[in-house]
Amino acid sequence: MTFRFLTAGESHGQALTAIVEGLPSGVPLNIDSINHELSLRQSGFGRSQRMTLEKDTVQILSGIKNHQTLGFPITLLISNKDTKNLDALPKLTSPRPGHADLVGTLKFNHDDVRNSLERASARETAIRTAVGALCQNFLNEFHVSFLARVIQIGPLPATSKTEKKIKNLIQTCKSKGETLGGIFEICVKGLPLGLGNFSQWDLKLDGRLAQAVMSIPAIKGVEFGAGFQGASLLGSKAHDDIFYDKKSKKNFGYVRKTLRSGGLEAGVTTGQDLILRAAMKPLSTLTQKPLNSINMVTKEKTKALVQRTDTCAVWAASIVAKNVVAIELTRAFLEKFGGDSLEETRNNYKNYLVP
Ligand code: EPS
Repeated sequence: MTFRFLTAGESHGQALTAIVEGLPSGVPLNIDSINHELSLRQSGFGRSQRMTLEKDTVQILSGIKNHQTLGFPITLLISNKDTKNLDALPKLTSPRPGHADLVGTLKFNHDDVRNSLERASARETAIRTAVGALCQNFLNEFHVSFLARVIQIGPLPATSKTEKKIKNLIQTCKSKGETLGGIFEICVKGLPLGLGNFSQWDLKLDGRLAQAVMSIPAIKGVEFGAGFQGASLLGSKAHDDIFYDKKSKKNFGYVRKTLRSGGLEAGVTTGQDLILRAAMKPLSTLTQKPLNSINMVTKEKTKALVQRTDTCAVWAASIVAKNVVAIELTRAFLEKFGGDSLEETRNNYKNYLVP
């Protein structure tokens, strides 16, 4: 069965939900680990007040028995505490640049900017994080593990030495109603060689991972391995020479001593660590000096509407990215190994690794 999922829900609606289909039966689920990812997504210095209003926890409404998947569709639900009666709220007419406000209102022929704002809100990433955490439970069975780290906030590299500087910068921006972007990195360890497929363009895993990460609000760039820096290297310094060690059981004995590819060649995993980096733009809701906009009713110049917003959400975005990467890797893993039960998947995996 094809692995797939859909999400539904608005930022201030009753709940966010997802239906996940195609995970094999018998996958042990640790709900605490899903809730842990949800709380990580809500943490980080510079988040909005919404994070203190919500304590996201997931409910699993179907597809699970005795803490194991049944192989049937799994329904996940995260209730919103900060709900609003959207029918009763005054209409919003001054779209914020950089958000879904203008394009969404025109595209769907709405008369209220709030409609698009509600669905396009980064709040949706809570349920995607839950789906990804579920997928991490599956991939952990095959010793695949995930790391996320922030490497830059605004212009400052993120190291233990710059932590205080970064906090001060975020604080200063917050007091001025400004926002900050940054760069984060996802590292995945334990992947087998051969996930993804170059036989068709849309099966290439680098493209699919980039799409998954680009779909997180405010992400403007994704790179693998040497990435953009690789463009300035010579060919002799931009790749990973191939060696062979007959004693090595990993990757059929083929060995690499460098990781410039980021763990993917031709859209297929090499069996090395996967390294993905993404750039996040500063959020465009500026609380004290909103950007220029147009009133969509009168067409007169105005300032963009102001909504509660984060000063800096780069850490949160890195947690979301880690989890959407887990979703896409689960899809690729099941394309390769299949299986209606975890046992069947495991047998296929073992047979492939030990031909
Ligand atoms: C977010 C939820 C949102 C925002 C933020 C992140 O909730 P609310 O709109 O109620 O404040 O705090 O989203 C955005 C700033 C955005 O533009 O999407 C969350 O749960 O991460």
